[in-house]
Amino acid sequence: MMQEQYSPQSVEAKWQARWRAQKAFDVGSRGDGPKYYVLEMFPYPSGNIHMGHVRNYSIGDVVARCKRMHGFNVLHPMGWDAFGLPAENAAIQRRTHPAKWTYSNIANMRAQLQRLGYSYDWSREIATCRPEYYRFEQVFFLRLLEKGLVYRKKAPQNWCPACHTVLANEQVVDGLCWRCDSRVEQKDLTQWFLRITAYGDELLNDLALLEGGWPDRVITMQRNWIGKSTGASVTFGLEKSIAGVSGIEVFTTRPDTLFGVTFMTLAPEHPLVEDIIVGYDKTGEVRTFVERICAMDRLERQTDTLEKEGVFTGGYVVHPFSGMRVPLWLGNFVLADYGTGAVMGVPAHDQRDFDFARKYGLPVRVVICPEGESLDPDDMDGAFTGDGRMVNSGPFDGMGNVPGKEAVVEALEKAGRGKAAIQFRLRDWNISRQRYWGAPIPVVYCEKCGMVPEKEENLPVILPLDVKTRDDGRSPLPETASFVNCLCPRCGKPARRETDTMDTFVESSWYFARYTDARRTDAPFSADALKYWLPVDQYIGGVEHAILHLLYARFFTKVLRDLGFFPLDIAEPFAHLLTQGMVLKDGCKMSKSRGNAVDPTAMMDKYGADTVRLFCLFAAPPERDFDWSDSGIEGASRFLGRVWRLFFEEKDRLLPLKACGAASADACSADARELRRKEHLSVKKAGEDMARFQFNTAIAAVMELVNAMYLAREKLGRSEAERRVFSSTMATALTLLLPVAPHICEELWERLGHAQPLADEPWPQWDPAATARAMLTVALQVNGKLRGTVEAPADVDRAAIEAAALNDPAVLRHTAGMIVRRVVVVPGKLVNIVASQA
Ligand code: ANZ
Ligand code: ZN
Repeated sequence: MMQEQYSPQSVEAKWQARWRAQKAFDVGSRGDGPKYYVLEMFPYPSGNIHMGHVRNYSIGDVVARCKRMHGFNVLHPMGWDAFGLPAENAAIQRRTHPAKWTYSNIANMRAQLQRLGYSYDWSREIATCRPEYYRFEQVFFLRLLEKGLVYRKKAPQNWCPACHTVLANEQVVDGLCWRCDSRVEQKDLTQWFLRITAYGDELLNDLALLEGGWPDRVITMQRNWIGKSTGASVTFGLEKSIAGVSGIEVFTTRPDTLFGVTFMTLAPEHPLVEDIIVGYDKTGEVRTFVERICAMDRLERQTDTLEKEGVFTGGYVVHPFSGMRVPLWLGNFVLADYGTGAVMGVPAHDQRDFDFARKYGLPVRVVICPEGESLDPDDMDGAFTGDGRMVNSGPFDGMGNVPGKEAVVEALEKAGRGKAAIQFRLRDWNISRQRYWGAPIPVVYCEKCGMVPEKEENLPVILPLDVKTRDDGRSPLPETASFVNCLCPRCGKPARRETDTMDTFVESSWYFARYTDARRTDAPFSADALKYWLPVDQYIGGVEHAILHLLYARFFTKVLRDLGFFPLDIAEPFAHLLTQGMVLKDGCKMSKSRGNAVDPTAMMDKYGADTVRLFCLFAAPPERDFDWSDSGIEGASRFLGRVWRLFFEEKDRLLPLKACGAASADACSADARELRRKEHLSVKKAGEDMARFQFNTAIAAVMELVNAMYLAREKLGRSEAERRVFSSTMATALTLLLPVAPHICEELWERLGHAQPLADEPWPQWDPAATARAMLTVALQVNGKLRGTVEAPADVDRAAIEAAALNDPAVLRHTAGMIVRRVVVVPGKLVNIVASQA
């Protein structure tokens, strides 16, 4: 038979058209097998798929296809995280509308994904910028508002003057906007906040449910981000009450050091500062300090290397136990929005306080000594932060400081001067954005009624598309009369609509659930579909989302449960998480700005999708970064070419068998039996590696199998039995390779004579009997004379066969009293022992 040329483009187009026409990967909420939900983080429709996407989605596709072959009913959806600032900026630059830009990008990227042959259920595709999607987000907003889980608050915010919007803390890098590098300002703004802190404990505790399913480092990052601190709040009385308050409260994690307090430090933003400095002769100095520090970047103020600075306020508080006067200072390192914005200064046991005290000549008072030692404050060149015995602490002297913590808290509670307290680092989530391309927040402002939630039956509040976007990036919504002017849902009088839109992280916090019944219009989800599909069994995406998106999605899962949308028994959205590594070029991250990006489309034009997929999966284990290499992709292409060539060159000995389809190899030569053994071993190896997501070594096992077939074809005969072995091995190689390179495998499978697609085949089973090594008879010689034989596995190693020979009874008899000088091994044939008299 003539050998056909391998043309990936035509093969791939043929199969993709067939999959689309047959809706091959659409899935119902019912199947023969158990369900499996595999999800890759959905892309932002920036314009083109990049190599990082290809890697991410290729990993997901292998998992999806493998699980289908293992009999699971697999949900594998795809959609678009379509709102956001970049679309707006790009649209302004290109003088087009964000909607137009976004939808055309979606069309382009969808075509690219289809060209990569991913097995998505496209009937469930979503785009978060469509009213059919965000209307339900507005429903959630109203329900959250009812429950007090979303609220408005005026607070200092990160403001990018160039982007005209607030930024999340995570979007400020070294004091600069993550997108445009402008210096970020602090601005007092009234914003909408989601009360994620109400779920702080649950978000922290439920991390335990993810152990083993999520990478440890992601769990650790979330734990640190939530940042729960246990300690006490302590009130220090004011000498005379000011502004109606009689004391200042601090939060401390070290109540055991209470007697070591020699000063108190307030954040410059502390609300009592102005009242404290009344009558002080250096108020000007204090105010200058406050102004200077408040203008500083908030994140910069949190860095460890910050030079500690402060100023005395002229005021004093009173120590709750000793009655000592404690001077009140302001410090640049005290954060206004953590704890109470006030810190008790314990220089002997806190390094920051130590530095501060040395700088400003404040006393250092030791209250904890290392076991069996004493500390002299004048000799210390740093704080002692370890555990030890309490000293200079009145009734607590002699106690270990660890039990001392509880004892001090108890005494504080008795005295009415404090109590045990818990503090989270986690802040409520600011979801207000002053930009246009986002989901409108469904409330209105009425002169008479104030803030009024839109009525649920009036949803969606549609983002108007007929607006003129402004060149300066400011949202056009406040000037869009048709949007802003509305009627108050309560009193019916003219009112103004909220013009802030929601942070796009809100959309991505619940999209995974929407896929379970994506076309439903009367409700965001159906209980049955959620119950069947959730949680996502395997989630795959970049580690850059380790905190934000993954934390928000976990939060939404708990909130939607409490609002009655989610089943009660779904605690966590993502049972397993895989964070894939980056695709690098010459050791650097691929990026447009660096100009080192390799375009997936160009690669597909040159090599085809199967090769691109194969290379991305073969280059490294999925969690690791890998370097794009021309020789690597060439190698992948060559391998698929070898598979294709082998098939056509051996076409006339191939029978339409299935994987592991040679029932027995008894009537075969040793070579055929050996090929069959390799076949079953590769099923074992590839299966185990796929299950561990070690796709690279699974692929290597298939490559070895193909090599073995190239060797075997020279040796195997044309008997029915040997043809069966060869054909079965070919079927097995195609089956194992299908999840990675589906087009070529389906094509060859069909040409092998199968009517049903390979994707519908079950994952092959290996037969332990078939993997047993073939036994060979090895001749044993002593000084060239045959003295016996021994049975040994065909691929036994040299040392083992040598040992077996030397311990053979016949050999021992013929070498008695002699010294073995040399052992010659002819693998699989004979062992000759050269021996002579001692
Ligand atoms: C006295 C003390 C003595 C402290 C000592 C520590 C060691 P975490 O673990 O992050 O919760 N603190 C409290 N509020 C602060 C604020 N708004 N800005 C800056 N620092 C603040 O840290 C809690 C500790 O950080 C608290 O315990 C307090 O200092 C300080 F030997 O109180 B500690
Ligand atoms: Zn009204």
